[in-house]
Amino acid sequence: MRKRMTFSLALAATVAISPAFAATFQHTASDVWIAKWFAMENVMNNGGFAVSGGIDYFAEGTGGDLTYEFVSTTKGLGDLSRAEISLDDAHAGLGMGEDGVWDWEVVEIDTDDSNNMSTGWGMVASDNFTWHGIIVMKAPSARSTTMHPAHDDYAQIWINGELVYDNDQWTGGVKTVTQPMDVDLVQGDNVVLFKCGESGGDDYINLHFEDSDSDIDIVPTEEGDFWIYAGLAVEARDKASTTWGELKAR
Ligand SMILES: [Ca+2]
Ligand SMILES: [Ca+2]
Ligand SMILES: [Ca+2]
Repeated sequence: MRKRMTFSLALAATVAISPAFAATFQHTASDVWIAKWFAMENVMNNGGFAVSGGIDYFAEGTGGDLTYEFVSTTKGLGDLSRAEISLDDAHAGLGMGEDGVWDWEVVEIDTDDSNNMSTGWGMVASDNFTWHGIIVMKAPSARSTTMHPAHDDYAQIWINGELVYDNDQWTGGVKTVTQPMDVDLVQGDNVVLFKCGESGGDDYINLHFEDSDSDIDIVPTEEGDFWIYAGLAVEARDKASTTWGELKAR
């Protein structure tokens, strides 16, 4: 009896000490680019960036259930967690979509590598493919700020259901930004979807915000977790944004 009680107390202590919500979030600033993205396996044989830019691969792969606009909302992100994106076999190759389903994983891009859309997935530097990645920015307060994207070639970015950036001209360098864009962020979760279509030559994406945005927690975490933190936010989406702070503080 005594032995069992000791064991129980020890177990309780272990549970109490274990940080159930231990996470190191990513952050951004004027010189801090976001390296970890929740990304979909690349869509190969895209017909070039001009063609690819006009195609919603989420709609194509789900029979219209998902769209870029919808997935870039907290509700749409929840639906993405239960969906499969199945594209035509013609878009498979180099390990991408080989089983007919384009899976999502946390990938780390090298923010100094001008072929990071390829290399982030362990692909040899390639042509004619399209990259998709998502981050969730947990903002302690609503704000207007400036987003700084670099890309090669055609970048489109949605935030909270709205296309906020549409630029088919590559920026000329993996850390070169030609069109800084003013955007609004809400208090709580902001879903950012970055799509980039590559034709030839370099293939890269990159993104940072401002020094004044360094208070924003960004998912995926440094540990490479996405759904556990994005999912909490989705469940709590109708509640006050303090819910996230309370969960995080536990
Ligand atoms: Ca797959
Ligand atoms: Ca290329
Ligand atoms: Ca290119």
